Amino acid sequence: MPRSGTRPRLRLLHTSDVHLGAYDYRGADEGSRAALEAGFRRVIDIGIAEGVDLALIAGDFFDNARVREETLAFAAEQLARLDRPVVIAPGNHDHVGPHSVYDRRDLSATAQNVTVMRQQDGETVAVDGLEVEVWARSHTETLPDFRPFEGVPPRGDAAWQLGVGHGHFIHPNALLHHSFHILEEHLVEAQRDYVALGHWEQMTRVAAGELGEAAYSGAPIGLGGESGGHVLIVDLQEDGAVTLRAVPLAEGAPHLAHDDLPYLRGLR
Ligand SMILES: [Mn+2]
Repeated sequence: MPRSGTRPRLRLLHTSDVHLGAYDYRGADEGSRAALEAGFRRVIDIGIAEGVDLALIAGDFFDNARVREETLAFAAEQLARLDRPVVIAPGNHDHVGPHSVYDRRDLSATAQNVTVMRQQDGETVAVDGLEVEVWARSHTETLPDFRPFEGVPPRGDAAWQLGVGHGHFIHPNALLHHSFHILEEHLVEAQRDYVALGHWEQMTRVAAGELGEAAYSGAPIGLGGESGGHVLIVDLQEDGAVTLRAVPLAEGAPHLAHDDLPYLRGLR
């Protein structure tokens, strides 16, 4: 959503679907658990190495509300290690409301840099010291018809306007067969510079141009056991341009440039 005038450069880290604690149940494979934690440690390493200004976690950070205490402590320690502002929007696995995983431990007690979005009607977080505002709506498990971008308010005053949402982006020609719908018209309404999406395990750009840039970061470590995940580094440029780059978790592997990222077919 390029706008005239000069804006401060800003670099974001966008990740989602980390599913910390997915292997915390009794009898689960310890190796898988270790790999998942190593993956998230690497996500934080990448954020530090890339010198990001802000990190967005677009839902399903935790796999469920019954994760081990050690997992909560691990998450808080890693987020603190990044030492940059982190905004977490909930997903369908880590909703807010009654029995939320986020009510078990105040992450910000360890990681003062963390904000968890909790408002069902949506809220805007202004990040201290940065010309950026982040909007998201949260939800509870009792709202199957939840639409993450329904009722998105107009852009605010800060130079950069971001959105975060967890759900299915619905191709304009698709049948509506999932829940947590994110419609193209929602992105038109949002008019955000960047919309960070979560829920899909595959990194995918779903919108560009007049719709503003919107993408799924994909999971850093897929729960299907596949490795080779990425995080997205998002550069917000002075002229309003938004450029994505996928950084692989595998050290030394090539980065994927903006134009080489998977893009949902048939979109404008
Ligand atoms: Mn999900």
